[in-house]
Amino acid sequence: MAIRPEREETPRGDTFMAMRPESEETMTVRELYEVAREQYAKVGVDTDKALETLKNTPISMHCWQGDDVIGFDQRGPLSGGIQATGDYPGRARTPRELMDDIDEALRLIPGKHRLNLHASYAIFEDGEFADRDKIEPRHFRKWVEFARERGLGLDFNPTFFSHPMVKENLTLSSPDETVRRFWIDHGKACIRISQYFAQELGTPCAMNIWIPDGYKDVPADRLGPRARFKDSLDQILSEDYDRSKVLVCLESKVFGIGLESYTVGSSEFTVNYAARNGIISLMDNGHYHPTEMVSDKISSMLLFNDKIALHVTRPVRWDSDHVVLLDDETKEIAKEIVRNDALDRVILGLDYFDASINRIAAWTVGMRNMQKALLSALLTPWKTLKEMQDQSRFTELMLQQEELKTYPLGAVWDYFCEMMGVPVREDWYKEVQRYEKEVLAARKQND
Ligand code: RNT
Ligand code: ZN
Repeated sequence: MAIRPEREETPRGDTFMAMRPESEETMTVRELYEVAREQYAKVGVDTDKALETLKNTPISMHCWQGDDVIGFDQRGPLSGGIQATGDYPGRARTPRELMDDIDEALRLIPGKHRLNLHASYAIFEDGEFADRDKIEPRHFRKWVEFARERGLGLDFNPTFFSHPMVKENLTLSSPDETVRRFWIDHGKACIRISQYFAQELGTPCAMNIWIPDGYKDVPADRLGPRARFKDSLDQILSEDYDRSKVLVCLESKVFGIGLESYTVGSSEFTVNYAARNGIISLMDNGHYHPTEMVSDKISSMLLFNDKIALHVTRPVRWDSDHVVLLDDETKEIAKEIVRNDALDRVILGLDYFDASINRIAAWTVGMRNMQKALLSALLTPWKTLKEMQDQSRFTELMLQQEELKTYPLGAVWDYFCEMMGVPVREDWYKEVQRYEKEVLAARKQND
């Protein structure tokens, strides 16, 4: 798709066009890319190579942006100390609607990606129902078909929230053995489902465990719940499974709404548990104190782990799960992955849910931004910059990093979109508007 500007018959139109430099007026996406390629080559960056790498970097897109984290197996509100706010019309209410919406987003996002499902998205057929401790691979058969037809890998998450067996905000750390047993069985069922995904699709499945467990007010016992959580995880992992196929991850958190004083799965808990038990630590950049940056943690984690996992999100004043922007922390996270040559060691997933805007646009903006952040990192001459640091050439290091910020990243990105057959620049929004009018508008809010 060329982005040659059309001459518009506006009173100022022709004058405006005439004032633009001849070259810019007629340059296509490809030609603009050629100019950018030369500019990057001068600082030792191979843009073709960067695009090839970007093309082969999948991001796990979270299904739960499409329906405000509600799922299909229950009708209650979202619980567990997380909140989706907003009431933009068009929420997906059925598996079919969610699949259609995912398809629509994937048409607008360049490259091949992965889909991240939660257990609460089980699809029950013919009036059948299985509770979370009893779900089986066949309840996800339709998702496997969906993924296979589109060449997507699947990742998975047990759902330890929005369910009547969450008692007093506790699941795997509950002192009530019936509650704890139910959720241990859920964890084990999810390992079997993850293995089924991996086997069916021929790509490992990352299965992430996050529990909301915690207390609103000062606890009398911090150790007991953590000891029970530890034992529950041991029991879940005692399930016989292929560790090369199911990559079990464990996500930490610092607080939740209504769980302000204490969370069982703190960072120290999850990092130590993962290290001791050969599973993967997952860091969500909304799950730390406000000035604590996940980007700064990645290098340390990489030195001591073969793999790490990330939930990229955008916390605004709290773990608000806003749509990922091309902001400083997203770019800094991407830099850490790219310049440490860790693209194949970082399981990269997104985790946010904004119900106040068009949900397909929310997916598209977040995914495209994560890719732009990776591209920006791939277009940076790290070897030269690292040398400057090691040789204490700090003046040059600062100015070079600042100059690079205004290099033509956009021209390279536009070319990537064109090459991958998705709309260039903001053109994709027209497609979202069409879909909203033709499909989303027909969905009645309280059906
Ligand atoms: C919650 C965690 C968790 C969830 C998803 C839905 O704070 O970030 O990852 O957002 O599993
Ligand atoms: Zn998360």
